[in-house]
Amino acid sequence: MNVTLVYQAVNLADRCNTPPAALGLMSAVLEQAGIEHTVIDFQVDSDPKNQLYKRVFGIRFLQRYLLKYHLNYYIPQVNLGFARPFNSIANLVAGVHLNYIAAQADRILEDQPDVVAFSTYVWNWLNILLLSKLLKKRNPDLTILVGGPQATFMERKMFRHSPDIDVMVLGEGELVFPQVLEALEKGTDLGEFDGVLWRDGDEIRGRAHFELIKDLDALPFPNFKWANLKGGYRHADHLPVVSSRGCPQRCGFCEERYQWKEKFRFTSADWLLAYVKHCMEEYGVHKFYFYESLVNASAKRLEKFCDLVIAEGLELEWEGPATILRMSPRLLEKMAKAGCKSLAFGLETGTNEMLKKVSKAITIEQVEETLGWVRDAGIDGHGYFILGLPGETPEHMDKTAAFVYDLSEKGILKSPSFNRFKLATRDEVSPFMRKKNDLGITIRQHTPEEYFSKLDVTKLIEPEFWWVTSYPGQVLEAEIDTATKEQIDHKIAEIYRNLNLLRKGA
Ligand code: B12
Ligand code: SF4
Repeated sequence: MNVTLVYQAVNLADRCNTPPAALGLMSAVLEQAGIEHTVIDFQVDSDPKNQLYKRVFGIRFLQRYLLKYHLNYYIPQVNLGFARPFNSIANLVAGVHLNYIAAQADRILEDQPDVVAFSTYVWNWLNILLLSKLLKKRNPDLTILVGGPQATFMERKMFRHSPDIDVMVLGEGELVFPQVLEALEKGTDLGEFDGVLWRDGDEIRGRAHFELIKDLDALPFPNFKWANLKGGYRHADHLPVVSSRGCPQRCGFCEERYQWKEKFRFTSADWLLAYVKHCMEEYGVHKFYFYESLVNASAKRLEKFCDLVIAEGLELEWEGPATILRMSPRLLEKMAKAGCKSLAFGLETGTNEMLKKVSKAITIEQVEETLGWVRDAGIDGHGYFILGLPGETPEHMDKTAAFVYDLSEKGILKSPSFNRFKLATRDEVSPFMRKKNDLGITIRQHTPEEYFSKLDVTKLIEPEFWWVTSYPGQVLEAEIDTATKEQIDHKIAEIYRNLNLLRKGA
């Protein structure tokens, strides 16, 4: 059986920091089970000759979409006097996008797979639907399987509106993915697996309930032999580390931990050390990016890892997300010695009142003190902020801005970044979504479920749906009743402008 694992990048500019951790993990468990497979990460076009670019912008583009769709669609409008330049540009962009998806289909089918398995996230789901449609059109016998957070969060509701998806694996793929592939090959019943849904005619069968991995140390190291590390990831020559799953914190607005059933698990420090050494030997890589909720969710484990790295004299460089809780000057010094270069903190907002309102168990005083220790240890401290949290007023936002300017002027906060509050999951999963009316949150867009129930996927390749395919994300805009969207966007732009001025003045 030929299996192709795919990370579907949204467009040619979609680049993340490192090769996707999930593909590395899925590839490793397939290798362990002796299942032959290929891996395609469309973020960097795993093909070294960069065929994807040529396919998208080369002569095939002209043949396929400019002529077939774009001109066919556009010229009658010109003739009828409806020509609108914006229409033309939008169609052209969408045409390029569709051609990109078609080029991905060409690339996947080159390997003549029997099963194509996608890693799904909120941002690439729509494109995966479209790509699956093209793949199925060209090979109706193909089995399309999906896993990943978007499948896990949306399960049946999404499956129902995704006619070209055959099988969904929910939760941690390591547990059942190889066995599901074997069952597909033998044609045996998928009903014995937890967290596996499949299409049976018009019916969706299977159990959405899934278990969690009990011992993360027992997992094989992710396999990155397929990855083109020189291919243009944002962090060149870095590999991802996944050494914990879930988060012990309980920030009110955060949906991340639900993917891991609110349980926090981590590998031992010995496993972590063995993994980085393996990457150094196998791939010649000594730079790492932690793809997990918090590197210091277990400070004890982190400290032990640092001690081991220092004792072995390993020359590492690493970075990742962290909480300002559980930090101390002693730990930070050890982290710096063990190669930590930068930490990204979810600081969220600049008043204790708002921090309390969103159950973020930190204070602005702790933020300032810890960022000072981080700087003193020689580590770059970055901060993520959210504007437009429920109950937040323009006055709160002004205070957040003032707090950020102050930290920046003191040189303890590097490149703070700001986002408007958004949600990505469905009502049952997210307490914020469930309580949205009480919290003064309005979702003006369709929820993903409503959106998908209205979407006729069979029409996705028709020009009238081009706007859909060129709009990648389905993260929900959550509007609050204490500040308008415009006020929030305006404030974010103003903060960036002022930070720029501060930097120039420095
Ligand atoms: C690193 C990270 C990022 C990075 C890199 C993202 C990337 N392209 O990989 C950055 C900072 C760029 C980022 C940004 C965003 N992120 Co982010 N991010 C993460 C984080 C912390 C780690 C991802 C990871 O690699 N985890 C480790 C791997 C092993 O887990 P995994 O990918 O889920 O894979 C497991 C299972 O899902 C499953 N699986 C996965 N793929 C497959 C495939 C098959 C075939 C099978 C069988 C199983 C399977 O098995 C895997 C192993 O058990 C997660 C949270 C988390 N702790 O996981 C959020 C997370 C993925 N991000 C999320 C979101 C919402 C975003 C943003 C949209 C936030 C925003 N509002 O801007 C942006 C959008 C990015 C974009 N491309 O447009 C959500 C996604 C929710 C969803 N429904 O898809 C998550 C889950 C956090 C959350 N809030 O719940 N993110
Ligand atoms: S610390 Fe980060 S990942 Fe953990 S609950 Fe809070 S926001 Fe979510």
